Amino acid sequence: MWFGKLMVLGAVLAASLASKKPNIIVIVADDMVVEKPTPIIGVLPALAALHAYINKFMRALGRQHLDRYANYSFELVKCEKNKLKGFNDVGFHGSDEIPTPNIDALAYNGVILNSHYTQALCTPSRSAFLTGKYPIHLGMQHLVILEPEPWGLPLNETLLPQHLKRNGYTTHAIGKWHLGFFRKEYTPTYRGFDSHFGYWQGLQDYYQHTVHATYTSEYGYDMRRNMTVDWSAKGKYSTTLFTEEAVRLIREHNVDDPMFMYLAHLAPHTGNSEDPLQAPDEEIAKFAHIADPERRIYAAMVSMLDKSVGSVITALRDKHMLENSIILFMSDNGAQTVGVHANTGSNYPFRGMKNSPWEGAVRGVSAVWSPLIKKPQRVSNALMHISDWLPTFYSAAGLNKTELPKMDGVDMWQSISEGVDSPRTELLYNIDDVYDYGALRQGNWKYLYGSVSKGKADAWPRPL
Ligand SMILES: *[C@@H]1O[C@H](CO)[C@@H](O)[C@H](O)[C@H]1NC(C)=O
Ligand SMILES: *[C@@H]1O[C@H](CO)[C@@H](O)[C@H](O)[C@H]1NC(C)=O
Ligand SMILES: *[C@@H]1O[C@H](CO)[C@@H](O)[C@H](O)[C@H]1NC(C)=O
Ligand SMILES: *[C@H]1O[C@H](CO)[C@@H](O)[C@H](O)[C@@H]1NC(C)=O
Repeated sequence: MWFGKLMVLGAVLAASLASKKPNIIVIVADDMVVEKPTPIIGVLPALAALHAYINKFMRALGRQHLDRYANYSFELVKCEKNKLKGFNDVGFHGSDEIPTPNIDALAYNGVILNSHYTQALCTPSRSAFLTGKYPIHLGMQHLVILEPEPWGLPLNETLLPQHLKRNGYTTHAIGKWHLGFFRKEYTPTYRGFDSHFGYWQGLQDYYQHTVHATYTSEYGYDMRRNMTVDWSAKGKYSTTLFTEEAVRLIREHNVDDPMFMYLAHLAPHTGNSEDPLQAPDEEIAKFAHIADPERRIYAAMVSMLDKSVGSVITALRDKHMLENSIILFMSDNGAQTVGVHANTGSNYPFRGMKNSPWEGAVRGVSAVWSPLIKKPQRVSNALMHISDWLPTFYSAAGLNKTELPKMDGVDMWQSISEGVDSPRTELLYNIDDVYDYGALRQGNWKYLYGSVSKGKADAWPRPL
């Protein structure tokens, strides 16, 4: 009798030991807008479609007017205390125009990270995420890697997938890289990823997978499986391709090993400038109720992104991986309101846009879901930086943190899981020695100096 019971216990124990390290699934949206479109003249109102949903998202995130009174380019700013609405006011559900049920469900059932900071641009943000360090400690603090430029994330840095691989993880990268490609050693499969399907540059055409090389008139095809150019991808929609790859990898995964998946979408970043907004016709048709044709396309882009989140979660569930997974959804930076790659989004009520030290550039959409979270269905105001994920995942997975090198990121797991105060009291936004600007937050105070692009990114575009 007792023997039988023990057998059962043993089986349970063995099963739980085998699946001890959680799967870590990271879904990155590119330039995900967080507010209404700007009324600035000459800018397409394409993102207006998002505003109903985003307004609610903003309210859910409790985003406050952190820079509201910071209209000097050099001054001390008092950060307002966050005044969060009750959880029942959270409006992830029910956008008037673009339903995003999957992202909603993830955020609603997980922890919404209301004070989650990224860097102001793709390359620096992704550098910080994968190394656990501020870009100023990596030489990645100024701008992004443009197509003809021979630089990348320094090779002597150990990246998150390398750390996880050492701990038995199977590691996959899908989608955008943007951390260097001028020598093969800088590309994903040389940096800790077992596989990569996606592109090495900052953006591409959603169907042709070509990118215009800055400073030239050239276009290049940029879609690869590991080191091989994948011509079969031509003509297929990027978001669909990346989703199919994620689902396939999950289906084929050997569940004896934990999985790390870095799914870095193109959406809703613009494509090349001559055709910035692109989505499948049948998806656009679903938004016939939106009058503006540009808004309709944008709605379809966001909808495809949402469906991708749903497909990934379903695949994890079908493979019984969901019960031991951590899923992070975040944007790499704020919206680009005007200028190059403008997707017309306004980050209001935050000031500024992508590529600036203002809150609008760096305080992004982020939510994390996992059955390992002890107190889920919460909005967290804990101060957090994108570099914190590396030690945070380490902690969540029960890995040995003393094997990590010195880094800027701090372990936020207890704060995320149990709601204790953030161990962070300060945050370096950036020090850009070329533009000569910098910003630092200490408690509720923010210090800024200098300006980006002679003030072009310092505007305070208001919603319509
Ligand atoms: C800053 O903005 C506030 C509110 O719009 C305004 O009252 C104030 O005069 C501005 N200060 C400067 C220096 O422009
Ligand atoms: C990598 O090399 C650079 C330049 O020599 C150095 O500053 C940096 O500290 C090194 N990083 C690591 C992790 O060793
Ligand atoms: C953790 O890693 C450190 C440094 O590599 C090592 O000295 C220590 O023995 C490890 N601890 C455990 C419990 O494995
Ligand atoms: C990348 O691609 C295949 C499958 O698509 C993997 O199984 C390989 O191991 C490969 N990785 C490398 C580093 O070549």
